[in-house]
Amino acid sequence: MKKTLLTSALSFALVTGLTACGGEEESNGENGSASEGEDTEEAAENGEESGGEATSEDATYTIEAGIGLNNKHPQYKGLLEFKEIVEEETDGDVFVETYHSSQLGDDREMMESLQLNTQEVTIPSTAPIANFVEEFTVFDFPFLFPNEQVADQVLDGEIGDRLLGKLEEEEMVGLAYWENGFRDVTNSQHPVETAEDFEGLTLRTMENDLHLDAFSELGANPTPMAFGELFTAMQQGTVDGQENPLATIYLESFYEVQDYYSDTHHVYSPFVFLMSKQFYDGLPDEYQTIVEDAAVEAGEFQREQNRKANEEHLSNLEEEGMEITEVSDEARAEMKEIVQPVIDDYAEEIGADFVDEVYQAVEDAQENVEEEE
Ligand code: KDG
Repeated sequence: MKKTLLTSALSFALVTGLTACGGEEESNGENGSASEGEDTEEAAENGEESGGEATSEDATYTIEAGIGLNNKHPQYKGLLEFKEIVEEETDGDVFVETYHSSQLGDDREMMESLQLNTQEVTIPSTAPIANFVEEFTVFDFPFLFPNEQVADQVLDGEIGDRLLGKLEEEEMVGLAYWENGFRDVTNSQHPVETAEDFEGLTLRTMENDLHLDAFSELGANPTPMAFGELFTAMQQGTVDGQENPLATIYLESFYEVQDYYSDTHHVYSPFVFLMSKQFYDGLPDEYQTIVEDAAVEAGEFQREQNRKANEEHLSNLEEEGMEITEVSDEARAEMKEIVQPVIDDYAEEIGADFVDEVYQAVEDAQENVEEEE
């Protein structure tokens, strides 16, 4: 059931080609120039204006950091924050080049580049990471986390650390958890209010078997696809819809090709800040500490930006003409009941004892959060 997505490692050869020609190089390392329809003010905001900043020439170490989302997304804002901290803390001796919008390839391709140290950093969702370390599948269990605060406690706690540690077996180092967010469904056919409304909908999912099996169980026709291909697939009607957090739905302009938004909040999607193990091991201890701390600090900033962004984007989607459906707790409970057999299967596969530990950690965190309220 799980191996299909791994066989695509062959595409690695392709990746090498891509990396060689990815994006125009700006002296200050931010790629994806203002010519992409950004006005000067946005360019300034994204730090794309050069002059007086660190440059790759002065640096001993250069970090090529690539993400799938665009340069308006809080994920990219977080990456610019990481760049600023690292270059400041090392007086420019470690230089960070940032690439957005899948310029360096999709999540799986970029992780393969980290394994071969042809790229140094990427920040994918846990869903594609599960194809490398299957225990990460647990973080994509539908309806696992009731809210962001509980997710933070579990991810930044012992369970989260334990899973980050497993990435070393895959030639990657996990430095921190950032936030993609609660995933919601959009489509171009009809409002999704209850589980029945998934019937027959062709939905793009991330490259993750649990997501595929869960949406099949709900009656949809799920198809795995890299993020970079999604907008065109919706535009051409290859798929009816997709599921992503609000910030992505708005900042990637999905409202241009989708009519219906439903706040299913069916999965909380963490990002993981990954670094090539070979590159990390090659850094002096002092610099290892600096990149670790910077990934955590920039992650806190990114989570904050993400949560702030989500609030304003719902009204933006309405203004852009999308029909908003608020899904009831009863409907969510019905969806969870329907996909529970799939969750049980994967719990068996990745280790029922470990999964029990994760649910216990969620419960404990929930109590902490309620006490703090
Ligand atoms: O940079 C991260 C993205 O590539 C991806 O993980 C975003 O949630 C995502 C998706 O749906 O692919």
